[in-house]
Amino acid sequence: MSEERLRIAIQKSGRLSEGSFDLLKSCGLKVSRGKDKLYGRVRELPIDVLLLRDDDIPSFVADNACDIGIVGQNVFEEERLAGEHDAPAVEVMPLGFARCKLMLAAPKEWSFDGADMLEGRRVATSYPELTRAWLAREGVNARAVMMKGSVEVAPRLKIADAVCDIVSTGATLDANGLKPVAEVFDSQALLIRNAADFTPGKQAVFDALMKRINGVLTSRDAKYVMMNAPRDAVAAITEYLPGADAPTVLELAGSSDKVAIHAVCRESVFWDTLEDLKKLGASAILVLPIEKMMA
Ligand code: PRT
Ligand code: ZN
Repeated sequence: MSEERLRIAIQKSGRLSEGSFDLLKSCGLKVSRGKDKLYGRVRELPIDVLLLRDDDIPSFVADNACDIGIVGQNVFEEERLAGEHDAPAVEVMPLGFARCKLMLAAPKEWSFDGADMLEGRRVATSYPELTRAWLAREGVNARAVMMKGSVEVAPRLKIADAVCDIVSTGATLDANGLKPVAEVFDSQALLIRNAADFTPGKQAVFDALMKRINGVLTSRDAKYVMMNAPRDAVAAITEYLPGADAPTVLELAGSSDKVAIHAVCRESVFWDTLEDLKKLGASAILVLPIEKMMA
């Protein structure tokens, strides 16, 4: 039945799009869509994809035009604080991409020594609710001036004294003579859903998708690590393996004092980790990617 297809809203084009499509692809789902189409279809599971502007996604999900969606936590939280929906969309889980921070930024020449400096001033932002909430938490009386875009030029145009804007590398602030001075909100892509119960058919599709997404997220940074090591260094090495459960220890043919250690590391394995392992006596260290994982 067509109404049993799960509808997911993702950003049509922008900083969330690539990560959202990649996630679906990693889940084994191919979205077929024509150029510029607002609608895509998945064949592997009964899922339809709506391609929207990111700002519209929380409302579409709240209004049940879509069942689930992927949006920045910054946009989701701003909408939630604005409180325009009786039954707003609800959070399912963070997805680990499109990471950025909403930062308060001030002209470089300010010697900023705390939020008090903003007393009575104007802060330009596209996120007035998040900004006001932060100002209130800091006990500062300042005005949040709404700007839809080009927030970073506001101080130069004397529209505002400071800005509260999304920062990822900081290059935009820097190019506009601004410096980040306080973190207002930490954000990443978020999976959201309609607050009401799904029909049993939709729930089954949702559960299948969740299982795949969880599998992708847990294996994303995970690596299979193998090495040879002195038998008496196994305990010390185990402590150095990031996010590893009990490793497998195997006999090495023709060697009584050395063993092979195999482990699944659930956190990133950096070069520094390998150096540490070598110092503990490990040799022939191999780090292999893990494609899929299911508990
Ligand atoms: O057209 P549509 O409305 O769908 O897209 P949009 O232009 O409103 O949003 P888009 O695609 O720019 O961002 C979508 C989401 O990506 C945001 O809501 C954030 O959750 C997340 N994200 C991650 C970012 C950034 N990184 C980011 N760097 N959103 C915006 N920026 C902008 C920021 O506003 C500033 O202008 O990039 C500039 C700063 O970047 P740096 O690297 O110079 O610091
Ligand atoms: Zn937008």
